[in-house]
Amino acid sequence: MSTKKIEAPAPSAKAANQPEMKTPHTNGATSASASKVAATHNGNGLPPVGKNPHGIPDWRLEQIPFHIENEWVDGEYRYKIVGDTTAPVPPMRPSKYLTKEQSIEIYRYMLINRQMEASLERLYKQSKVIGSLYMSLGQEACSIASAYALSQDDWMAPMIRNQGSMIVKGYRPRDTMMQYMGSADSPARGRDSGSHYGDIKKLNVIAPISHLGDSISVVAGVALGARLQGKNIACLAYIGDGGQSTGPTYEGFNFAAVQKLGVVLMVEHNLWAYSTPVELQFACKDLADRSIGYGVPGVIVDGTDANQIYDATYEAVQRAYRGEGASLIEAKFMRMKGHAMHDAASYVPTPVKEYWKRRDPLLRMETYLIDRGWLTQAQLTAMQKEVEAYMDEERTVAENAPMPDASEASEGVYCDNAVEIAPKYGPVNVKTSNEKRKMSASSTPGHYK
Ligand SMILES: Cc1ncc(C[n+]2csc(CCOP(=O)(O)OP(=O)(O)O)c2C)c(N)n1
Ligand SMILES: [Mg+2]
Repeated sequence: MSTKKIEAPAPSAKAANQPEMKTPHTNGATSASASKVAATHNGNGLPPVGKNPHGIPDWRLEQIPFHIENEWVDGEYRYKIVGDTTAPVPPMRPSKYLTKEQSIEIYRYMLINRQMEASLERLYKQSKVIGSLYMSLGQEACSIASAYALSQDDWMAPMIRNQGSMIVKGYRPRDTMMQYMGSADSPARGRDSGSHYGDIKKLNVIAPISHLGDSISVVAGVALGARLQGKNIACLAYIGDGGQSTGPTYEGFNFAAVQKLGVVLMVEHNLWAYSTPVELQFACKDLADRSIGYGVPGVIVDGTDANQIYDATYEAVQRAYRGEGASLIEAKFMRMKGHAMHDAASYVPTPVKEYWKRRDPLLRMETYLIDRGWLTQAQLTAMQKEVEAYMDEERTVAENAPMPDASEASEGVYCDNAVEIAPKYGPVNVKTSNEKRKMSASSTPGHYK
């Protein structure tokens, strides 16, 4: 396998070296370059941003021209397509903020995400993975470009499919691989398998919580804690189309909305929750409509377009820094594999799979980079090879990692209640109008401000 690095245009110097590969999120674009891109954006001949029937901005360049209904045929329950699945793929919307170098870096992260999961699938088939394996095929643009809009001090609450987001935040592919293999060197040191790992000390990642929606109130609490320490941070929480229906999603995000906490809720509308299509999950069409009820800005984006994902997250993150509160982004795309490796997703009608296959986020990004003259086909191929070689190295490390020693296997599994959480951003500073007022008075929501 070639280890040759592409020469130009290369990803940022950091990019070759995980985990410090991300260009710090300040969005890199100088005001001059940003306005240049914005000008191109406005004059690019693409339709302006539309609005859905409830006034929610819809940045997509196409509406999904079909939906799924259910029917019984000869005693069998099945899904049928209503509408047309043959529409051509639209172009990507140019980003208002991303520079050429950042766009290339995002593409490289997307490649890492995809190749890491291809490696994981092989490890699974070799029976080296303990338990199940969750894949994000088709969702890489959403994970990568949203996480890329965060800065180091920001937090993230990923779900099982956001393994790519965790790479952007600083994990290495070997961490994810070792975690799935239960190795002693994995983030959970072999105490937990699968995608349940996080790092509240350095990387600011909340381990995915199985109970769908519960992570949202955790990051709302993190944002509140940071505010009490004098800092407005952004906390990106992901939730699926299935998970967003839960009570904890509502409770957590409502709290963030009321308290104007910088929680950015990325609703990953990937058309399925397990084997249930969205048509059987909720009665509205656009989940971004929920933002009206929460009282926060909402936006609909094409989840296979990394530029739309980045721009929407970037704007929500900037809002968070300004102390203006929470935002909701609905990304529409399709989960291209089953719920987990045990699920072949045979319930998905083939034309639907084909429709979304043509909208592969990596293919779309490749076309975009080539059309802009930012990468040549030869440079793309070289980068793909370079990432393959990198992934081989990561997999070799992961495969050679030891299993935990049985004598200490349960060490650190249970909390001893002696956990101290040190303030991260500064001393806690709660201002009250009357220091002497009684407990009941000081517990009004006003003291959060
Ligand atoms: C409260 C709760 N209910 C049910 C489950 C079981 N469960 C785990 S994943 C999943 C489907 C989630 O679908 P969605 O939120 O759309 O995410 P996706 O898998 O499509 O990424 C379900 C029902 C759970 N973990 N938590
Ligand atoms: Mg789903």
